[in-house]
Amino acid sequence: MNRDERMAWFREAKFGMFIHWGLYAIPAGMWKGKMIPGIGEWIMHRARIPVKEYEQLAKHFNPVKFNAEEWVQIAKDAGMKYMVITAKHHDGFCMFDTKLTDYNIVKATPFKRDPMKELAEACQKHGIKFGFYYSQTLDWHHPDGMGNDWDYDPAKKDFAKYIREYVKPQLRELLTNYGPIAIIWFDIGTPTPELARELREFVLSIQPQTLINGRIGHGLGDYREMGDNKIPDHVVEGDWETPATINDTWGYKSYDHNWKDPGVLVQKLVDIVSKGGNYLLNVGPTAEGEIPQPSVERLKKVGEWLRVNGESIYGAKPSPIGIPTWGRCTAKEGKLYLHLFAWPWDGRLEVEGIKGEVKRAYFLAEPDRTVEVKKEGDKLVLTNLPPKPIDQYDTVVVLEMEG
Ligand code: JFZ
Repeated sequence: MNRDERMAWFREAKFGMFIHWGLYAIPAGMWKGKMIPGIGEWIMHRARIPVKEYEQLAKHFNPVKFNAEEWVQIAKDAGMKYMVITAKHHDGFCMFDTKLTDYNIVKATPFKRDPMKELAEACQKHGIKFGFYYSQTLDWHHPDGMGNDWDYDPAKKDFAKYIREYVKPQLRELLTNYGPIAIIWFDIGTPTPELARELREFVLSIQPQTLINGRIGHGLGDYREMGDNKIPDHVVEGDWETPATINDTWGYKSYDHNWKDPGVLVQKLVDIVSKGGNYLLNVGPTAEGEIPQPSVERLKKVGEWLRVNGESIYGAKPSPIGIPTWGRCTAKEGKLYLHLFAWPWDGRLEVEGIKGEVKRAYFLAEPDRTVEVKKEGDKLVLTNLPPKPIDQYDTVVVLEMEG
C-alpha cells in the first residue's frame, strides 16, 4: 500500500473517539481524601503513589455497566468514524488480556473480561475503525519502564530490554488478537530514533495497514500529532490530528464538570478540518464502565449537526481561502463550504479569496434554498441571508464552482 492508500480512510474519517479508561477511574482525581490536581490518568505520578499501593486498585475494578455496543453506538451517533482506546497508559495497567504480566484486567480484577476484545468486535460489526493507544515509554509499574523515580532507581533501568522483551510482545498481542487495527497511538515519543524505527517496522511487519501516530517520535509517524487540545492558527499541510478533551481531563475525574458546549465542539471540529486535520475527541469512562452522561449529551448534539452537514466535513480538504473572520471554509472538488459561525445582522456577507465563478450557492441544510451571490471587485458578496442562522452552531453555505 502506498501512503495515499494507507491514509485514505483517515482523510475521509476526520472525526474519532478517544477513550482513556483504566484503574485511574477508581480514584477519579481523589487520593486519601485529597483532590489531586491535573489530568486524572496521571494521579499515580502526581500523588507519587507507590506501585504496591496503586496496584491494589485492580482488586476493585469491576466495570459491570460496561457495554461495548453502547459505546460504539455513542460514537456512531456522534458521527465519529474511528475509535482509539488506552490498552496500556503510563500507569502500566493492561486493559487487555496479555501473557506478559498478570497486571491486567482479565487476571487481576473481578471483571475477568477483556473489554478491548468486546470493543474491537463491536467496532468491526458497526464499521468503526479501531485502534489502540499504547504508552511505549512511560510505564510507572514496570521496573524498566520510564517515569517512576519514586519506587525505582532510574540508573538501574534497562529501557531497551523493556521495549524488546515487553513492549514488542505486547504490541504483537494487540496486533494479532483483536482483528484489523487501524492505528497504534503511541505517546510521549520514543527515546531514541533506533528504538522508534524498530517499533515502527515491528508494527508494520504484523499489520502493514496500521497507521502509527506522530508521538512515536523522530518523524516516524504516518501523521503529525498536535499537542493536547492544540489547534494550529493556520492551515497545516499534510495529515495531522488534534487530540482533545470534552472537559479538562482524559481519564475520569469525579469533580471535573467543565464540559465544553456542543457548539464549541462543532466549531472546533470545523476549525480543525478547515486547517487540514482530524479531531480525536476524548471520553473518560467511569470505573463502573459508563461514559459520563454530559459527554454523551454533547456528542449527540455534534452528531445531529453532522447528520445534516457531514458532507462539508468527511473527506473535506482544508480552506483554499485561509482563515476568515466570519467562520471557516472547507473544500471538495468543485465545491466550497462556507461555515458561518458569526451571523451577519444585515443579511450580507463579504467573502475574500474566492477564485472562479460560482455556479450556484445554497444552504447545505436546505439545498433547495438558494443564496444570492454577486461579485464586487475581488470580493464575493452573499446577500439575502435570512435574519436568523439556519443552524445555531454553524450554518453551511455551499458554493458550487464552475470548472
Ligand atoms: C499525553 C499523556 O501524558 C496524557 O495522559 C494523555 O494520554 C495525552 C493524550 O497524551 O500527554 C501529552 C503528551 C504530549 C503532549 C502533551 C500532552 N505534547 O506533545 O504537547
